[in-house]
Amino acid sequence: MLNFKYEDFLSYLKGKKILITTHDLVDIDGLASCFALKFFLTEYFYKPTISIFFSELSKPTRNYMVKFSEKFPEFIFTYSNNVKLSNYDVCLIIDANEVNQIGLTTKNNTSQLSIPYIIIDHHHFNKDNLNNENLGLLNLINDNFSSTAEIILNLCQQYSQKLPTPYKYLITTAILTDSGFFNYGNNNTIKNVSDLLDKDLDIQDVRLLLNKEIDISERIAQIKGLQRVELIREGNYLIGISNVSSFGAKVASTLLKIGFDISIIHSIEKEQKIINGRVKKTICIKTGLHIGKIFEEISKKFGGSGGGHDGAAALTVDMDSEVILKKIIEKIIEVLRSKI
Ligand SMILES: [Mn+2]
Repeated sequence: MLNFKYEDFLSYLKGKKILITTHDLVDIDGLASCFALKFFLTEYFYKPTISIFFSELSKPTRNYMVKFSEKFPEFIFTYSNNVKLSNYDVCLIIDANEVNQIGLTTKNNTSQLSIPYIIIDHHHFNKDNLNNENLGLLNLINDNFSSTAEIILNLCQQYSQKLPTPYKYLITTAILTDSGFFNYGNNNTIKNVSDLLDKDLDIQDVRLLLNKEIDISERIAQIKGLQRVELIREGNYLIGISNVSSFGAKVASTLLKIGFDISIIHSIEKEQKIINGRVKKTICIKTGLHIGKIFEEISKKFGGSGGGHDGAAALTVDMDSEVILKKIIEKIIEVLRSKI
């Protein structure tokens, strides 16, 4: 657990000018975790200097913020999309574990910040990513949590910090979205949500905040993704491969819902070649298949960046997707065969 690390983390931050940020295309977990952490630190320290930096927000996050602000008009999401790093002593990187996942680095140098940073995250962390700027001993990383928001919740609970209702809503929605409404969660995921529920927090209200009408472009991507899918059967396992021009992650999840065990979708988003992979949780447990590790390995070999969880991961590559896809499928089949 992380409990024993909190004290060192907080004593390091005392008196420092703090910048909090998260990965590009901020999702709800990143959003909730940044604001909840800022709230905690503001309560914990005497008049601290803390800013939040976001590069770009994802569309679901923006939709969510609109609904959230209707419900809590007094809650203001204050953040900046242009900061000067030299104004801060330390950067807290939330819900991401590599500097190049955040929008703070310069074009010429995507692997370095110019100030020390601490990672607070729930994704698998590769120790090779440690560098001089990362205050590695202070990182709060645990991939047993289904969301980063739960790490912040845990921190608040350790220091008996009560959360006002809007923050409870933020954290609950982050847990629900990151755990796929408990599909990827464990006992603690449910316990954490249960801790947050009270007379002011109605779970159906939380669900309403996350309700969304699906955009026509997304529906077209889903349909095209299904039309183009290629089926590979390996023993009793079904692998689906397809391509779309956007919404690759969503199409990858859809393939699992309709019966594939593993899905690999390649797409070109924001002029980048992206491969999204999903594996059914039961298959991960049964076979030990960890798509995040496979993507990480491939990205090391062929350049690019990639990684994630056992059942959900993404890979950004520069080279021909066909070659990479072939490698990925080979690796997957290798793991599946070793367990047959
Ligand atoms: Mn997350």
